[in-house]
Amino acid sequence: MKMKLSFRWYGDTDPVSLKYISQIPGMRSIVSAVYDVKPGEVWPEEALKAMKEQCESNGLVFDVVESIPVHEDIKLGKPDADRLLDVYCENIRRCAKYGVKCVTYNFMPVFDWTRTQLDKEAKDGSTSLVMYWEQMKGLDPLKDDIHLPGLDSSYTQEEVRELISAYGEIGEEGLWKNLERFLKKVIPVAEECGVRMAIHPDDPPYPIFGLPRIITCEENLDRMLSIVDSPANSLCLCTGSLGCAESNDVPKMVEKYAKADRIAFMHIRNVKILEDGSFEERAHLSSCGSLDIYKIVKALADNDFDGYVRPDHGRMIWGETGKPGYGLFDRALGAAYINGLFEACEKEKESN
Ligand code: DNO
Repeated sequence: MKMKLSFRWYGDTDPVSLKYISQIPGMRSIVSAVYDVKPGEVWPEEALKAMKEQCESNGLVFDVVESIPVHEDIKLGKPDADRLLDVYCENIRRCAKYGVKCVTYNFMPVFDWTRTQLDKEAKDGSTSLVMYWEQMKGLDPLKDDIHLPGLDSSYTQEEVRELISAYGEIGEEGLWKNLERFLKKVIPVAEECGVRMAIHPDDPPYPIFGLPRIITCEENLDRMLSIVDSPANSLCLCTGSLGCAESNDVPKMVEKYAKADRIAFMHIRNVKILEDGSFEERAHLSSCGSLDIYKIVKALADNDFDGYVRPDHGRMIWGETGKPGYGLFDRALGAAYINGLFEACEKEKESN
């Protein structure tokens, strides 16, 4: 198969072992990061080297990083942004030195992904991550203490409030300006060292707590990609994130950006959008959620996609415990399903 199948692994503290990951049919690449260094600091080379060697000794390749986090001061355009951008570029160079070809990041203010519950039980007894408006209602981030799971827990509540006010002041256009500055600095470095930068869409792709969100829809993805027109400035197209907004036609977006060779990395998962716009993460199978995963894979195969693909968030099934969304079993089922779809779509294409 042309696409490169990958799996996220959180390093030595991850309850899922590299050995088990390597037993998933077709598994090739490990997606990881140096997770114990704060945003804005340089990653120790020894950590990258150790990760590379550990993966190799399990027959896997460590060539995708998720994520090098972007410091809030870069997103806010604070005075130390220039210094932090230099650190960012140094981290890209270091990753490249140890074989990394794709670096994922996001430009979401304050919160990475937003969910209200991480272990919502379905009828079959499996659990998954959900975002219910009902559970968000009434939360005022400027008054209440917010303890949502996608929030970096190293922030105090006071710091969260300050950050939210600061983003309120710069607004969407301010965030675009700072993204532009980021891309113009970082993409040439990525080009130089053979790395594709892959921006992750905002999850979910609409404003939460009034914070500006810009990586949300086709129009904005076009705008982002046109800031630096280079394959090094690409997308991590996360079907489940973009797919939480009914207005996003995900298969169409995949088709368009795969054709233009602007997808470096695919996160494939399904979501079910509920009547009030809330959503539940579901099993990968098309019939389990709102997204047609077959159409998405077909769009990739039809365009000879040879980038990285990972089965994104799985449910917790078969009694497994661990990091919500990142257990072994359901993500392995997702991988098998994705393999099947790719094999069928690629062979169908060849025979035509
Ligand atoms: C959630 C992930 C995100 C993603 C970052 C990329 O499970 O998809 O946390 O890694 O947004 O920077």
